[in-house]
Amino acid sequence: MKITHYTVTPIATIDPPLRAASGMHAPYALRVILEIACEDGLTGISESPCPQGMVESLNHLCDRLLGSEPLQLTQLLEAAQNALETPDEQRGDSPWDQRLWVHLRSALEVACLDYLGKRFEVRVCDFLGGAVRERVPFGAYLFYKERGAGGPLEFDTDPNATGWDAARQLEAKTPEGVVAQAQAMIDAFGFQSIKLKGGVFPPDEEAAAMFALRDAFGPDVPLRLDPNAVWSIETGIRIGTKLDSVLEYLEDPVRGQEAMAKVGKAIESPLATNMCTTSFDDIPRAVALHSEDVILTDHHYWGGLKPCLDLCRICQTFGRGISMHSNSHLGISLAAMVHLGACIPQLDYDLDTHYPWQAEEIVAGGQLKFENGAIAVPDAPGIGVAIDTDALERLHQNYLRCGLEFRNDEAEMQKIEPGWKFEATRW
Ligand code: GKR
Ligand code: MG
Repeated sequence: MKITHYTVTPIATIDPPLRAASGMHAPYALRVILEIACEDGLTGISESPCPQGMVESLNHLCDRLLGSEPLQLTQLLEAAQNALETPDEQRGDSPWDQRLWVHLRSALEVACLDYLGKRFEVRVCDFLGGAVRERVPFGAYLFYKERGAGGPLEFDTDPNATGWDAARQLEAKTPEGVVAQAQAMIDAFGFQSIKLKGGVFPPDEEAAAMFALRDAFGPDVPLRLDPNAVWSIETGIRIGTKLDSVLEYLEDPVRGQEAMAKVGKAIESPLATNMCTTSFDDIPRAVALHSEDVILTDHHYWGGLKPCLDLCRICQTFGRGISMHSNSHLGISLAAMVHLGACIPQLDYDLDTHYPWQAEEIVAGGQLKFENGAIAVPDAPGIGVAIDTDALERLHQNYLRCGLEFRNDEAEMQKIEPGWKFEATRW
């Protein structure tokens, strides 16, 4: 069955003013939704990050893939790579990967697998080798944040909000604020592990927040800290050593594989990365240097679900653990993450997700539900979620109205702190 139609829809979804080494999240996070349709009338969908050039490139590739057969996925993706106009770029210094091809490949692969799942009436996880678990565990992903919930001004704070919706509006800049945020998130979603996005405040303050989390939740709740590589090697070793007794892993304390290897040798906690080993080309040096102990996979950044399973196999071979990275996202991405998480044999860690921070949804039936921090693998064919077309249109209108063209955390930060500059090594 050949692809006969496609639709590429950029959307903007309300995002709170979360802080990171890169600055601050804008009031909206940008995503792009791909829908393909084939001769049999069935469709396939995917959701991706929406960096500069993504919408144009996805349209360009899809145009050239009309008439292709999703069952011949390897051929289809090779044709897409050959039709790519701009060569692959570097991942860049920001916490998220800047390369376009991996996003494009992932968007096409997931949409094709979703379609094929519907065509053959199987779940995507079954195409990938079968689920080894039916519930996929996620962790509480905490952020230092400014007051407010993001979006248009009238949405910024809702005095009638309760529970996590109320907590999501609060400022969090101290160890007490971080513990309160963790408690509200855990009460609402049942998460059983915690990650704090660091690289925002002086490292000793962030270490104090980790000790406060340990005091509040006890030694059975695994803790992680991720300063997105803005520490020096000296700081990485000093703070890493200080936190050795409380961390499940330390994520990207420093920039680059050599620096990570030096910190890793000097501290006891395992090191994890979504910044220094981010492509298959990085693997040989990662192994030679031992730059990390855990790699955070992410289908949006590794070119799709199948490449992530290839990465898992490589990690098994070289004795590395596997976890999962996240950016602001909605339910189509989450469903795909759940299918992937269901298929990873050696899932030693709860997965990252920004999902609790999102207030809007475009999947039919509304937001996917966590139970004890986990999401059940959807049992409908394909990735198991469908688009709510009214909601998609609403978020597309958000996109047209909000005027954002790409993620620029530095510019957002300058709105509250004029002159603020991103520094690749801040402390
Ligand atoms: O959302 O600000 C953020 C994060 O910093 C994100 O962009 C990172 O890519 O969560 C990510 C990470 O683990 O580095
Ligand atoms: Mg990270």
